[in-house]
Amino acid sequence: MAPSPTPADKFSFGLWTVGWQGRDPFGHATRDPLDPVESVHRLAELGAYGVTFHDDDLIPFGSDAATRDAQIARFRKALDETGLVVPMVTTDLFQQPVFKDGGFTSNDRDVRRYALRKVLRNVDLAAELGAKTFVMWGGREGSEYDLAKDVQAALERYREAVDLLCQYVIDRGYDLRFALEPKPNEPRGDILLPTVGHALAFISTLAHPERVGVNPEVGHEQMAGLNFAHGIAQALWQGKLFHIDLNGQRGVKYDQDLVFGHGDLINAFALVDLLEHGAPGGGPAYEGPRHFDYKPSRTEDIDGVWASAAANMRTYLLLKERAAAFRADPEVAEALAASKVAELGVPTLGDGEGYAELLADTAAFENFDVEATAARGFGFVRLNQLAVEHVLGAR
Ligand code: 3MF
Ligand code: MG
Ligand code: MG
Repeated sequence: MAPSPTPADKFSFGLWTVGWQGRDPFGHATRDPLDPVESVHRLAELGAYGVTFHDDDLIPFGSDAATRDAQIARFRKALDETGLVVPMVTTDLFQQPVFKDGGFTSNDRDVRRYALRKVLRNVDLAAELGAKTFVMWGGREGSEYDLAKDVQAALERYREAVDLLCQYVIDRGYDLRFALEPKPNEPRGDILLPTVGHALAFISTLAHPERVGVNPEVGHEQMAGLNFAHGIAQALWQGKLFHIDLNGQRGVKYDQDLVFGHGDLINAFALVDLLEHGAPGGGPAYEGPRHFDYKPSRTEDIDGVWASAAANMRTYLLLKERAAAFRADPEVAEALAASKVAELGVPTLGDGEGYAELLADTAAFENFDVEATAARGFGFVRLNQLAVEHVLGAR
């Protein structure tokens, strides 16, 4: 029996996740709209600690000031009643037709200025609600036709936008950091900053790179055929894992947004192990919210929505429990040692050694037994089988 989720587990959900009505490119909604206030109460009952939202999830696009204020007040009341926090806020720059060619990188300059104003307004709300992370997913920042988008100019405009937003939060004294969310495609044919690697490289060009990290999503990396746990490891290694979107995806296809663990379960196991324990060589663990960005499948009714929300947390906790058992298993410790996993943590050069000492070391080359070393197996398959058996509850 996995423990039930409590706020100490730091599970959070987007309003747009449980609130998804099941509308897709081929079919109408299968569920009624969900009041954000109801979502806050239900998520709190299920053991979540946080709720996140796009501006338009909470305040219908185009609302007048009075409606906006009233809706924020209702939401705040629900937060006060339940103790739920808002660790992250994000802006919708993808649903409205005006953003059909992007927000920060639309070819139309007026749209870019409007998009910045929309985000600045929402940054103020994020700070008011105590959010520490502001996620930016540029779902419409991209193209379908290569000759229709000057990608280098678009990246300049993207940088201009992120630099302006960083300057704004610095000047306002907000305790808020930005997290860019990569995705390779969908809804655009190709989206800018398609992977964690692209986003990290882009961040290094910014005026305030320390203010900006990444919000990787399981399915987004897997849509590009990439290993999510590897992407997370690099983001952690670079101190850039500011936030995370957990869900499930089965291979290189459309964005499925399944429940966490309902895709590549073994990779999810490695991910939870990494987030909870850090890297075997002492690399950092992840301290932030365990945020679910999934969609309750459109086959489900409202009971199925809440069951799927609970399933995300339960799967995470089960994997966490399994990872702890894996780490505590003496046979795993022995298999890890046989596989020399910890030896990778030992620097390749000795203390004070440089290339001159390496060149003088005959054991490293002239007397190195290439054949004997090449003949030795690493035992990785045995180690992986132990992981599989722990996941299956066989150990
Ligand atoms: C789309 C997404 C987005 C982002 C969100 C920012 C609608 O595939 O993942 O969800 O996560 O816009 O948090
Ligand atoms: Mg997504
Ligand atoms: Mg996401």
